[in-house]
Amino acid sequence: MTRKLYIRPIALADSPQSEEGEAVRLGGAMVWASRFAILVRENGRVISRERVPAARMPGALAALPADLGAAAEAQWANLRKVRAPLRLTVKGGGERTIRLDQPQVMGILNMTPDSFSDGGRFLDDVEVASAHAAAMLEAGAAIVDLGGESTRPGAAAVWEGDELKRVVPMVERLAAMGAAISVDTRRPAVMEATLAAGAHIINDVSALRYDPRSLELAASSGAPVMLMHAPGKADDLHSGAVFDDVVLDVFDWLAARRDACLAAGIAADRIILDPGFGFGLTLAQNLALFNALPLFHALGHPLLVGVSRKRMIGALSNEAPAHERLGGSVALAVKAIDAGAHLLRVHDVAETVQAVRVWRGLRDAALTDFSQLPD
Ligand code: 9MG
Repeated sequence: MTRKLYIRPIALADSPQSEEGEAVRLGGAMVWASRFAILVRENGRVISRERVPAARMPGALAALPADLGAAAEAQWANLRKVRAPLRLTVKGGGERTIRLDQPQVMGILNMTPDSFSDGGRFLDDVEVASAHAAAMLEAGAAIVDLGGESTRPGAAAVWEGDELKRVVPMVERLAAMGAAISVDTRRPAVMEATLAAGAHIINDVSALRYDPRSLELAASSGAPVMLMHAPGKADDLHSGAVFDDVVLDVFDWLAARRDACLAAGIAADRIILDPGFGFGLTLAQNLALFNALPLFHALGHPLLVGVSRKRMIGALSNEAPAHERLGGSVALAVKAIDAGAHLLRVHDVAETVQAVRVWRGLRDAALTDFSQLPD
């Protein structure tokens, strides 16, 4: 019999004073929670669910059975832990940082012929691709996420040599522009070559499972890694989803991949976690996972959300095609930062950055609104 415990924040607030100070800041983001669900599951099934106000959490955790105590304390600490800024090693020497106490936007740059939304737009013209990257940076993207292989369902695998040819010259251009660069790849050779060319972050949708050498490469590089959940095998990420409970299973899966990375020598403060929206999930599963985003702060790492223009938006809006999903993408981006997401991976940078800035203004105003405090 294995019992597992989860602490899910269930009442979120835009300032601590709106909860008379009895709220906990989540993951160092501008988001507070005043109530939590303590869930216990046994053999895959949730067997108890207790809802506890923030002020009563220490007592509730102390009263848990011994076999759940350590996980409970770790998750409670993780929920409240401030996330360290991302530290990026700069080619040629030095370091730069990306703060995670406010939401940051990653702009997508696909050098592919077949990505679901912008496939073919940039592959054949590095000038057009560079201009698009420059526009994303100008609009406020903190990171450019560069990919040379489509991850959409059914996309043809790319030969490693072709992937390298697509991304390495672009990394050099982006680095010359001063961009912080993540490279969306599953191949250690591509990770190695792009980091050497000036990239800073590894974004692997297989969570370093595709090739066993990736773990070691990522560890020795010292680069931050984005680990995304996908239910399928590392070479077929969109199939094979079988869940007892999509939210808790994805949580356990990410915890296990995080542990594998720690064991391989990747530092905890270099690991970013991502639930992997749209990868092999039904609409209902995507929505359940999205609504449960605050739970993932209990893993103790920065949270990355990628929903931009994805099918779940089309499914909820009369089958709107990918290029007509801006409204849904921005709506989900705002919901994600409401839940404390630290990083948003998006196509529409200017619109998302504007939404984030407006959201930030509202949070700042809520934080300095003392009218809600008792006299
Ligand atoms: C490459 N790619 C496509 N979708 C993604 C998502 O949701 N997250 C991450 N990290 N990468 C993605």
